[in-house]
Order: sequence, then structure tokens, then C-alpha cells
Amino acid sequence: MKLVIMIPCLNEEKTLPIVLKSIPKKIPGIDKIDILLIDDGSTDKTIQVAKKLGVKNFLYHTKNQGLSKSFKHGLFRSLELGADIIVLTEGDNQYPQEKIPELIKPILDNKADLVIGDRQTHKIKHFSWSKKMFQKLGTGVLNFAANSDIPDAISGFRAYSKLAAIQLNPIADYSWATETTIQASQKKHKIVILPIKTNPKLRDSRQFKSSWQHIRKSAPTIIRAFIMYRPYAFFFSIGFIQLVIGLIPMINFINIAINHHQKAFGPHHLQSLLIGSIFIFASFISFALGIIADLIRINRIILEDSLEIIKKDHLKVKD
Ligand SMILES: Nc1nc2c(ncn2[C@@H]2O[C@H](COP(=O)(O)OP(=O)(O)O)[C@@H](O)[C@H]2O)c(=O)[nH]1
Ligand SMILES: [Mg+2]
Repeated sequence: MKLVIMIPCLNEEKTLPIVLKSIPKKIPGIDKIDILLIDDGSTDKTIQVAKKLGVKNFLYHTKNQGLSKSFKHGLFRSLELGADIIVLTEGDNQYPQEKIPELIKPILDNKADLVIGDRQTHKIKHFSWSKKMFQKLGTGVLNFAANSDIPDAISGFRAYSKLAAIQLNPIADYSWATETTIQASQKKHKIVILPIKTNPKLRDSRQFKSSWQHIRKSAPTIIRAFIMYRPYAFFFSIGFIQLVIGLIPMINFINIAINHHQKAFGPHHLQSLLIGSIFIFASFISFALGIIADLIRINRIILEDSLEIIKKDHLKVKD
């Protein structure tokens, strides 16, 4: 059993030594632990520091590409390194690396495909009241979109089984955690939650300067995932609302046309006809889009199945 621990880093020379030191050297059930440092265009001494402290595996981005791309490329490289389990942590020592044995245990026991470290954000002292509220709201929306019940879906401390990692196909430029959690849930991966306590803060998040920025960047990912995975729910709901709004003036118009036919084509009632027609027409467009999006979803499932076979072939994975 091989474990690869990925650490995406953008200028983490100060905190990386603490992270590397806290990673367990031996874990029951694991024969080999490899650390993969994903350098996302660091301009400080992150790489030299990592090399000095014994890191052997590097993936370089010559130009900063962001955490989502770092995660995506790192996941694939970890598989190429022969990982049976992949752990993700951060270079700012936010997460308790000493908990990695607990994090991977459900995967070792074949009881999970994905284990997410739940930061228990409601208990974090340095999180403001508004940040906690946004966190709760965001998690609620995401769980609705993913049809899941995950307390901390954007946690960056997680473990993937080999199969779960192969089956993930991240495409978003931002919010990799949101996107891949929705994907894992839709692919019916068994997700286990491990409550963790984050380490004292050594620096502010550089990903998101404020909760607002986080919402602005995550919203398109959640909406897109919702449309991708549940297109009929999305378009049919919109279509149904449009149909109801359109039918009210239309029924009113038809009623007047049948019962008082001289008045029906008067100036006021033509408005009912016009508004009703526009909304009913819009609802048909929404229903048609729902059917087309669902057909595209079916095509994507076939494509993803083919991609899984190609990846397994490339990685020489038997099962
Ligand atoms: N902010 C940021 N972090 C990056 C980037 N690429 C890789 N990282 C790494 O991603 C991890 C998360 O970043 P951090 O600023 O701690 O944001 P957090 O996810 O809100 O805690 C750290 O280990 C960074 O070094 C990037 O383009 N921007
Ligand atoms: Mg962090």
C-alpha cells in the first residue's frame, strides 16, 4: 500500500518545514509514504526548503495556475507515482498532519472512497460571526446541489482512494473542493467525515480575502455542477414556474374571450394574451433545454466511463 501526500504550495518557505515535520514517518497498513510537492510558481525558497528536508517528488508550474489546477495535476501525478491512497493537505500548516493515519483508516478498511477532515468551523475561534454564517449557508446550498450531507465540504484536508481519484474529473478554475465534493457525491462515492481541529493560524487565507469573494467565486461552480448533474431538476423547475406565471393571464384571457367575446380583444386583455404567451413560450424553451442538457449529461457519463478505462490503462491499474 502506497500513500502519496500532496502539498500544493505557493510561497510557503516559512511554514513548509512545520508541515513536513508533522507528517508521520510510519503509518500502520502503509508500506511507503511519498510526499508530492506541487509548486504553483513559487518565487521564494519553497523548493530549496523542501529539497533540503528530503522531499523527492515535485510537480512544477512555471507560472501560477491556482489551487484548482494544482489539485487536478497533483492528483494525476500521485496516481502516476503509484498511489493507492492520496492525502491532500496545505503548505500553511492549517491542518493537523499527525491525523493522517486516522484520515486514511476508513479507506484502508475499505469503508470509504473519500474522507474529509471536518474543521468544525462553528468552533474555530478566529472565524468571525459572518464567516461562520456564510460557511453554514454555503454548505447548505452545496449539500442541496450535491444531494449530500457534508458538514465541511470545502475542507482542504482529505484522503482519496485510488478509484475515487481516477473517477474524478475536475474542470473548474476555482473551488476545486466544492466541485470535487459534488462530483464524489454524484458518483456515489462513500464519503466519511473525520472531525479535526485546525492548527493555530500562522497566516491569513490567500485564496479568499473575504467571505463575499468566496461566495462570488464558488457560486458559478455550484450552479454549473447543479446544471451538469441534475439538469432536469434545474430547467424543469424554471420551466414549471414560467408555465404557471404564463397560464394565469392566459386563462384569464381565454375566459374573457369565451364568456364575453366582444371585450376579449380590447386593449387591456391583449396584454394578458401577450404576457401569457411570452411566459408559456419561455417555459417550453426551458423544458427543451432540460431535455437537451439531460442528453448531454448521459453523453458525459459515457465519456467519463471511457476516460476511466483510458486512465486505468495508462496507470496500469488492474481492478
Ligand atoms: N492562495 C493560493 N494558494 C495556492 C495557490 N496555488 C497553490 N496554493 C496553495 O494552496 C494552499 C491553500 O492556500 P491558502 O492561502 O492557505 O488558502 P485556504 O485554502 O483558504 O486555507 C496553500 O498550501 C497554498 O500554498 C494559489 O494560486 N493561490
Ligand atoms: Mg490554508
